[in-house]
This record gives sequence, structure tokens and C-alpha cells, in this order.
Amino acid sequence: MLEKINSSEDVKKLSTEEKKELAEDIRKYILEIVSENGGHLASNLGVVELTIAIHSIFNLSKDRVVWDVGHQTYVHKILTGRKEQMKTLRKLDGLAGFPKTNESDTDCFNTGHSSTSISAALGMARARDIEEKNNCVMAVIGDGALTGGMALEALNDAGYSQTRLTVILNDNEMSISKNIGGVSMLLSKLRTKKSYTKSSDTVKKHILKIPVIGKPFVRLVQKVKRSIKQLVIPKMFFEDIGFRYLGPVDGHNEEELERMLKITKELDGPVLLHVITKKGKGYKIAEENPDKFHATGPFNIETGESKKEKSKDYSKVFGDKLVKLAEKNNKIVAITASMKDGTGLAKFAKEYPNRFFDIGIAEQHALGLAAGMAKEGTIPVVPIYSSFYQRAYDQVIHDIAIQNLPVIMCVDRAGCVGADGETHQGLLDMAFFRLIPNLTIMAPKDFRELEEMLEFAINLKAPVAIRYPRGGEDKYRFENCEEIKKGKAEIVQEGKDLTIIAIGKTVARAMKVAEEIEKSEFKDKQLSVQVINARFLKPLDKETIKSSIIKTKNVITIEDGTIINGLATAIKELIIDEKLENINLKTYAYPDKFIEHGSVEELEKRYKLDEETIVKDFLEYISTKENKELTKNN
Ligand SMILES: Cc1ncc(C[n+]2csc(CCOP(=O)(O)OP(=O)(O)O)c2C)c(N)n1
Repeated sequence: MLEKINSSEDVKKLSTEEKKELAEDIRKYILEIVSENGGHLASNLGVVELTIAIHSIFNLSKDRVVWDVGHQTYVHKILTGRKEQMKTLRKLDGLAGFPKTNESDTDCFNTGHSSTSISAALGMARARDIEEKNNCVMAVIGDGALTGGMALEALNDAGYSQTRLTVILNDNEMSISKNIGGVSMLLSKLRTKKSYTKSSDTVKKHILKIPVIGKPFVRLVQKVKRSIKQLVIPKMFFEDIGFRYLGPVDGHNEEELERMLKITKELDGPVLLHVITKKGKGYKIAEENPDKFHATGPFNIETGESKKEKSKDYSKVFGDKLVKLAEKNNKIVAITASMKDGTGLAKFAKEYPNRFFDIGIAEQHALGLAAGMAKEGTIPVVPIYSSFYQRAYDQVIHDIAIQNLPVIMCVDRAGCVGADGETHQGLLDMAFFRLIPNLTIMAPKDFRELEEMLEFAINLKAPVAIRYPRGGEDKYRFENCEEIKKGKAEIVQEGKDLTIIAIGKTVARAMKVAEEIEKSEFKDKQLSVQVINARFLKPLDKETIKSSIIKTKNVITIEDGTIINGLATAIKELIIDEKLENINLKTYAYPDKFIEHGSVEELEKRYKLDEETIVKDFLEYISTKENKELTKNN
């Protein structure tokens, strides 16, 4: 069936039976692709019928669907002419794993971070009304994403404004792990109720026709109905804030879904359609382990086992060390915004359930909560992925840094993350955190240094951010790890011709670059290279760095972040502020642009951050006429 389908128009022509067949084909195809390329499996298998139904009922050349997070759009991509390109999913220059307006007009809005869809859809609906157009606008949002503040802010606005839009709530009871919180409790009550689709307006219209008693009677009936409904149908939350609630509907029953979507088309004002789906539907192994198959690397379809051996990563090192520190210090608490497993907190949650808080996909709240807890004497540790820290910027400034509260912000997935692409790259955190007064910013060169930094941070009694990358440590092995002292860099290798300053994972790269440059015998001379592990982006160890720069005159910076306001900027500022003269400086960082998806290695190569390119580029640079300092030094 899949072979016949290239667009929504082809889907519309199919019978219900044929759509069932199509759903099966799509599931098989997604399984094939994701087991090869990796990606978000379980969420996509859960929305196959829903996506087919949306394409059957709506015309996406004018109607708009905003997909929350956007990780569940593989089916949509398959149905909108990108079936073949799916083979390139998440690969460099291939299809993105999230909606991209530059891939297709039917991807009407880019997403990647959670809880944005209702705001964007409401914006589109308001623009439509101003333009006096008539198209439908929908947001498809998961029960996990509905726990995010931005989604609740948008519901509040949409319900009050009575703008015509549909929120399709895709409720599978799961965020990445089991969804928890008050919203999830509300939804679980709704789930068990009979489908509620009748419009109370119809009833109202009939009674209003009765002369004299009409209006007062309507009011009375409405009051009684409301209080009865409060008792028996807990859907009132949505209705009370101005939405028409429809559902719950079985999200794997194509006919039911289409029937309900048709109703939403006819209704005015904001509508919430509650759809119940199963994460991982159709692939038993994912149905049974939806959290594991939320996002996965390549795996064996028969067994579900990963094709790559799982090795130790920074998140695990962080989580294990935190458990050890928490044994000795009962003030330590851990907070996660729905990322217990991803951030390495599973063990902590098990060992210290009373000191562990999963607060939903709510990064702003996570940091506000941490601030309150820190004020009262606990030591909150908050691991959040770098790109999701963007959400909580004001909380870091307003709630934590201004009051100088000892919150430990662990910035996981910092730097280039690879296949998830531009919304998920952690390239901006050094830049945006460096602006914040009172904040100490560190990055470890390897696992051991992360452990040391975490211990140091816990004793610091001030706000601190520790950034570390996705995945494992570099193959390069450091023998030493000097004691961590606030604002002190570590000289990892002494030299006199060139200083390489690096931070975090790029210190290992600096060592390899140094080795290659020393081997290169530039102009028949052997160069000696000093390598500095900056450790602290803030406060920067100006003393150590300055004296090294004065000694060598030639300087390289390497960092896994944007060129603006990170390590390179800090060194430029130092050179200018300290009036250091005749310095040859080369900076290696990501350019001032949003970095696309691809493997980390490919992207590093593309942006000239790999070892080989840095060595070549630097040697070319110092060979030019203008840059003779190196030879002069020799
Ligand atoms: C701001 C933000 N925080 C965290 C994430 C990581 N994340 C991606 S999907 C997801 C769970 C989403 O659950 P839900 O909305 O119910 O969708 P489902 O996958 O269950 O269909 C999370 C926490 C994110 N994308 N954005």
C-alpha cells in the first residue's frame, strides 16, 4: 500500500481497510529506517493512525498542523512526498528528525523543544482571523509536553480568547518515562470516562426556545449540569478554561478518529480532542519498553538489542558520582525535568526517592524550585540538557544568580550533539551563561575531572554550571587531574612556542593537535606546545593564561561551542584588556549559525574543528608572511 502513497491526496482516496494496510506498511517502514539510522521510534509508531486521519480529513496545503516536539513526524514525512528520503533520516544533509519548514510546505512550523505547539498554533489562528481566512489550525501535543508551562500558558490564552483552533492531545501516559504530575492525574481520570462528544449548545438552543422561562431555566440547568459534571466527568478543567472537550477517542481506530476530527472542523472556538494512543504500537518490544525506544540508536529488529555496545558516558559518570556524594551529604537533592534516564539520575531516584523530584517537562519550574530549595539549605543538583537550559535562562538569572544561591546546574549534552540537529545542539550555553554575574562555569576534560568538579561544586556554596558533552570521553587518556581550585586552570603540557587553550572535551583534542604540531618540524624546527586546560570559563584564570600567552606569543583556542562569547571571546578580551602585543591568535569554534544535523564527527570536520584540519590550518596560518612571530621566537 505504501508504494501507492506520495501525498495526502493519495491517502484521501483510500478505503478504511486500505488505510489499515497502509498503517501496517508505515510501521514496518519506520521500524526498518530507525533500526538502521536511530531515531524516535515509539512516539512515531503511536501516531500512525492519527497522522493518517489528519491527512484524510484536512488539506495541509492550507490547513496547519503544528507538531509538539516534532519527534513524532516520521509518518507525516512519509505521507508528504519524503518517503524515499526517509532513508537519509538524521544523516548529514539528509532528512531532519523534526519538522522543518525548508523541507516541505506541510511542515508549517519548526519544533524540537517541548510545549511550544499551542502558542504557535494560536498565533497562526489569530493571524488567519485577522487576514479573514478560513483554514483550520491544529496543535498535536503529547501528555508529556502538556506539563510544560508554555503549553499551559497557551491554553489559558486560547480558552479565554475563544479563537477557533483544535488541540489534539495525544495521550499515551508517557513522557519519555511514565508521565507524572497533576495534569497526568487529570488525564488518567478522563481516560476512563465514556466518550463525550455532544455539544451542550444543542441542548441550550432547544431550551431557549421555551417562552418566558427560557433564559432563567437555561442558567439553572447549566448550573446543575456543571455541578453534576464536576462530580462525574472530570473534563471540566478544559471546559472551565474555555475549551470544548471531545473524547477520549481510541487513537488506533481510524474511523473513530476521522469522525471526531470532522466534528472539530465544524466547531467554533477552541476545541481539545483527547486521543488515547499506545507508545510503540505494533512493535511488541517497544510497546513493552516505550522509554527505551523513545529515542534509540541503531538496533536489531528481532531482539530489540542495540547494534552498538553501550559504553560509559558522561551522564552515567555524573549520576554515579552524585549517588556517592549523596550518601555522605543528605542535603543533596536532584531535580529532573522529565529526563531521569537521559541525565543519569535513575540510580539516584532509586536510592533516594525522597530527595529526587521529577517535575515534568518544566525547566523553568525546575530552576525556580531549585532556588527555593537552596534558599532553605538543601543543595539542589539540576542536570538538564544544554539546549533545554535555554528555557530556564531567566530563572538562572533572577531566581538563582541574583540571590547567589548554591544551585548546581549540570549542563548535559553540551556542545555538538549530532543527529538531533539545530534545536538540540548545545552550542550556546557557554555564551549565554558567561553573561551572568555570580555564576561559576566549568567544563571537565574527562570523566575523572567531572567527578572532581561535581564534588567541588557541592562545596562551593554558590551558583555553578558544569557543562559536559553527550556520550563518552575521548580516547586520549590524561594521567593527572590536579586539585580543582576556583578560577584556576591546569597546565597539562609545558611548551614555549605555542599555547593551546581548550576547555571541556576539546582539551583532549588540544593534546593531539599539540602532538601533531610538535611532530611537524615547522621550518626545520621542532615546535614545543603548551596546553592549558582552562577548566573555568568563569572566572577565567587570567594569570596563568596571560603568562603563557606572553611566553609563546602564538595562541590557539579550541572549544565545543559557538565562536561568540565563549572561550575565544574570553581570550580576545584578555589580550586586549591586558594590552598584550604581537600575538598570533587562531580560534576554533562553531560559527555564528544554527548547526544542522549529522554525526558529531562529520559536523566537526565540516566546521574545521577536527584535529587534522586544525593542525593543517594552523601550520598554514603561521607560514604566512604576516605571522612570523613563531619563527622569531625560535
Ligand atoms: C524543553 C524540552 N525539554 C525536554 C525535551 C526532551 N523530550 C523530548 S520528547 C519528551 C517527552 C514528550 O512526551 P510527550 O509529549 O507525551 O510525547 P510522546 O513522546 O509521549 O508522544 C521529552 C521530555 C524537549 N524536547 N524539550
